[in-house]
Amino acid sequence: MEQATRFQNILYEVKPDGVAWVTLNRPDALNSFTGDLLAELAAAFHQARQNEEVRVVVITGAGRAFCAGQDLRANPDAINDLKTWLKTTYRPMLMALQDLAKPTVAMVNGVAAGAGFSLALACDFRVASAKARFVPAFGKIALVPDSGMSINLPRLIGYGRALELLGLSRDLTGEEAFAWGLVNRVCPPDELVDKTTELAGQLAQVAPLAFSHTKDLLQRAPLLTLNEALALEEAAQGRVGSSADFREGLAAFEEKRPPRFSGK
Ligand code: T3D
Repeated sequence: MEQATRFQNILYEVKPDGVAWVTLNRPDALNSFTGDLLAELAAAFHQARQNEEVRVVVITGAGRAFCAGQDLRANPDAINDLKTWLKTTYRPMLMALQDLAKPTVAMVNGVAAGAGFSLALACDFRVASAKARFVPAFGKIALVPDSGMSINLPRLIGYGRALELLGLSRDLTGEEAFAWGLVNRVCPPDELVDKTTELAGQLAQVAPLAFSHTKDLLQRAPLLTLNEALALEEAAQGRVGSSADFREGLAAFEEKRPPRFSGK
């Protein structure tokens, strides 16, 4: 069943295939973040989490940009106390995205700058238009990376390349981002929606519980010893091993048919 929910600064729509499309919708301001937009994103992620019909969330931007990061004109108060601003606006949005526990895809249609770049990095997958541009932006205005960029960028491309991008405020095109392993797919602009829909459709078929545990294991792993990683794998396997989806996976194998996973 197709659903649409009304927000002021984003579009939120759940398609019949179980994919929720979240579109940042301030195209005249290159979809830059305001407090209201960040609060609406957090609300949309909570909604997607609670709706069992939603299997995958795609995030994109209206118009020519994905997101230009913080709106540097909209809220002068924020600039006086960045620590509180980040903690009370960006962090709730990013934690709501993390807590979704469903596959997330950034469809990067154009420029992704500053915290807009961070938002793309915070998603599980990135599909980029060849015309997309990844702009660290922070260094150019003498700030440090925020909104999770300091952890998510080196996770994807390694410390050396991350420091090169951030230290030199170097931009990457969509093609370069693909070559650097920062995005999962790159394509001509007119194929972007189809490529993203194809990936989201595949993700909508995976076993939800196994996916969220797999993501959790991969995120924790770099900080662990082998023994600790083995213990976490055992605990997660113990949980997914008693799920209905695991029984369905085994039955589908025996019956030589595609599985139908329910998330239970
Ligand atoms: O509150 C805090 O500050 C803490 C939070 C920090 C998180 C952050 O995200 S910090 C980083 C903030 N973002 C930036 O510094 C990016 C600034 N913008 C740019 O570097 C470039 O505009 C872009 C690379 C995004 C796009 O370049 P381009 O050449 O495609 O477009 P443009 O001509 O530069 O911009 C078009 C218009 O959008 C222009 O306005 P105008 O001249 O037509 O009236 C430009 O000023 C405006 N614009 C672009 N980015 C922002 C913006 N207006 C407000 N805030 C923006 N972030």
